[in-house]
Amino acid sequence: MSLDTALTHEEGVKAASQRLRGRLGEDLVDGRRALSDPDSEHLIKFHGIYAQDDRDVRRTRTLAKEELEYIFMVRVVVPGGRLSSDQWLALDEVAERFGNGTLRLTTRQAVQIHGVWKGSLRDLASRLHEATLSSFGGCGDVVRNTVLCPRLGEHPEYARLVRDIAAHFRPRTTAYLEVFVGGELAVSVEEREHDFYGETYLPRKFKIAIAHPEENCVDVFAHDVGLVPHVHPTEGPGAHVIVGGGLGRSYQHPGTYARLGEHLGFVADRDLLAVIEALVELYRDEGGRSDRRQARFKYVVADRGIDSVRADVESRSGRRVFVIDPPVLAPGHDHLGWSEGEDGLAWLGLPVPRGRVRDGDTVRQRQALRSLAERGGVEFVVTPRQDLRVGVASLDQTRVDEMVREHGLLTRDSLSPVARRAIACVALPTCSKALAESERVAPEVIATIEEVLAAVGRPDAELDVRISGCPNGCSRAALAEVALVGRTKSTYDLYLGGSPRGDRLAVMVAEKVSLEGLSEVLTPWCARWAVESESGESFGDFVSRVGAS
Ligand code: SRM
Ligand code: SF4
Repeated sequence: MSLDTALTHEEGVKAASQRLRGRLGEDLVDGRRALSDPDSEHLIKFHGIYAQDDRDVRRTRTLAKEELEYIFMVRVVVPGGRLSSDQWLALDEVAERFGNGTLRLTTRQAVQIHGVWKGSLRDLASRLHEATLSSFGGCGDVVRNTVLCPRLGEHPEYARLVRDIAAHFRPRTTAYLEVFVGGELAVSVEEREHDFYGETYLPRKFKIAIAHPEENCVDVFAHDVGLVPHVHPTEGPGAHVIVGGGLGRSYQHPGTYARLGEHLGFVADRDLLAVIEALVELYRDEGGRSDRRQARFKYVVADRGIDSVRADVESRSGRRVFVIDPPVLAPGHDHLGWSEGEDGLAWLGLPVPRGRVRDGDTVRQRQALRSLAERGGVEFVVTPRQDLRVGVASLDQTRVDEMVREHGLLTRDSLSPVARRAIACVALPTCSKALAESERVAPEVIATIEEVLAAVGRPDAELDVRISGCPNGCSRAALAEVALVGRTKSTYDLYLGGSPRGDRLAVMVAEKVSLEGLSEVLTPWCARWAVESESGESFGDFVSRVGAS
């Protein structure tokens, strides 16, 4: 590992943490609502837990010189988004007992519980553990939850691959079990961390996604490593490997940017894990450790160049990466409505607006899903667009349809194409980085865009709309055909021209647009598209062709 003279504070915290323990054990039981040790805020992330405060009351509390409303968010790791009935019931229970009564499905197919008090974290983790669930590695400088196209998840070999990746890259330390699931607070001298992680883990997070060869619902070019299954004429089954994607950037750090992954080449199935491990190692060794904003793998790939990365990885792993033509992917599927799975189950994709599973006055989604899970034998899959698929034996379809009606659930056909495909990040009131609202203003944004499309005579247009409360772009806004990116409390930068196939970045067309002003800025673009677009040309492709400037 390289010795840097100006390592970040976080690097020191990791090194001194006795493999992710630090003072977390003491901190959890000190009777305070916040974490006492500032370093715990960094370490607790490795355990999939974020220290937050309710930003809706931050100002009034501060003015009144009162303690902030300290709460925690727990991100439960769900490889490929797949959960059993029992696991769904456990998540539902912890959301009710320890959280704010909602389950938040994420763009990486994980499930977040918001609004947890520090004093409840251990009980929550223990209940998850009983259901063989964990938040360990949901965040932190490690390989994160692997995203898998739900259609591929119907094939046992891909379901196995995401589980293998999770098991292979899970840190070896037993700190999570000790600190959160109630074990002894003692560091075993025998315990060693992975050779490839070492005691300081990775410079930052590392993300892997697996796309279906025919469609790109996972946005495979947005990840540190993306895989697209492919059969090579001489090498047999394997995958295209795409490296160095990442979307986060910061207004304060001009050197940061969104970047599409590049095609490294084809790797045979038998060599995939070894090649991924070599890529993670390269990142561990060469990723920046002196500036966390510029520490992602995309900067290593950009600096080195793709040929040098390929040569390095071949030499580290001793495996071949074959240079072939890159894959051409089709638009991402919404995975909504009924479909016959290749696994013999009938799958129903249910829209979950902004991924928030909750019970409202008329729509009782949590209750409906709980009833379904209580019958047992139902599989659940979180989609990369924050929706939920339920898999049942074909004979149960009628019963499930009845349940959907009884609980007033949304269905694919009850939503406009824009609403169906829209994605919004969490943002306020929990996200510490949010500059503007996202999840909570999404209905207003969608309604405005629906009105604009109706006014230009294209009410049924399938447009990918994404909203992010800041340029970190957790809704993968940088790839959208229409993206709103939070700039100030009440304004957004408007980006247009991403591709529905997820292989092109959107371009900024207007700065600091208020939601009231959105229609005025967007209408001329949509009107031109309605009149001038070539047959079947998507909005994003049109804007890109005519030039967004
Ligand atoms: Fe994200 C940080 C939510 C997917 C790029 N993201 C955050 C935090 C944890 C804020 C923080 O650091 O304090 C947000 C928590 C909000 C809350 O209250 O719940 C947050 N990110 C989310 C989720 C929940 C958005 C959603 O509405 O679904 C997604 C959870 C994924 C998961 O299950 O692991 C989520 N974040 C993404 C994605 C999309 C993806 O991975 O497919 C990206 C862009 C891809 C990428 O990584 O480049 C993304 N999140 C970021 C970044 C920018 C990282 C960077 O390169 O600089 C941050 C900021 C950071 O890490 O410091 C961030
Ligand atoms: Fe928070 Fe920004 Fe991510 Fe939205 S995009 S969840 S505001 S970090």
